[in-house]
Amino acid sequence: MSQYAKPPIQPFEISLDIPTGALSPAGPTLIRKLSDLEGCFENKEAFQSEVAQTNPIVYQVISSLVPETARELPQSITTIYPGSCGDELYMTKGHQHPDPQGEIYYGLEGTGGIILFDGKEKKWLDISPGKIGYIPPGWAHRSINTGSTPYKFLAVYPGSAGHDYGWVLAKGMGFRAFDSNGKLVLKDFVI
Ligand code: S6P
Ligand code: ZN
Repeated sequence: MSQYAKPPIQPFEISLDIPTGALSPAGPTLIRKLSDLEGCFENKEAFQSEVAQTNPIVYQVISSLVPETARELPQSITTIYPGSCGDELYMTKGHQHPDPQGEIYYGLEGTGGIILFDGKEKKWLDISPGKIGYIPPGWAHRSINTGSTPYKFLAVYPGSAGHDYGWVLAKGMGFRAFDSNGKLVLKDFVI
């Protein structure tokens, strides 16, 4: 698997193939299967049963060569596949940046959104091709595929921000996103 480049990074061009989400040159690729999202879905029985049966890939993240180190601006392409577990739409694990710094998402393909939660307030941002979502410092974020095709977006974030996944498991995410006959329904997240 490709690794991040080592600083100092020279200026360089990156090609993005939107249909596959591939970057060239590319850094590491991360594949998240349903079993990697332990503790994320509300319906634990549906989760255990689907993990035991098919354990599908829920999303993948292809990173550029730019490393997650101070002063760099790494980028990645996330593809969330369409689907749900117990009617709760496929999502990313969600994280908080331990060093509170902002981040931008840019919609590339499909339809989705971002749940944002700062520990008190919660927000939903719709993301589709051409739309930018801004994640301010201090807001945990989780992405959701709300459609029937793969949802892809570009993320650009400060290299020293870090990723705290335990924060979301401990404090929740504000909303949960469900499919109801093809429509998005947001429900309050109950810890
Ligand atoms: C990084 C940025 C994204 C996510 C990716 C997967 O700060 O927010 O690249 O890492 O969408 O989500 P998660 O919650 O599994 O890291
Ligand atoms: Zn982030």
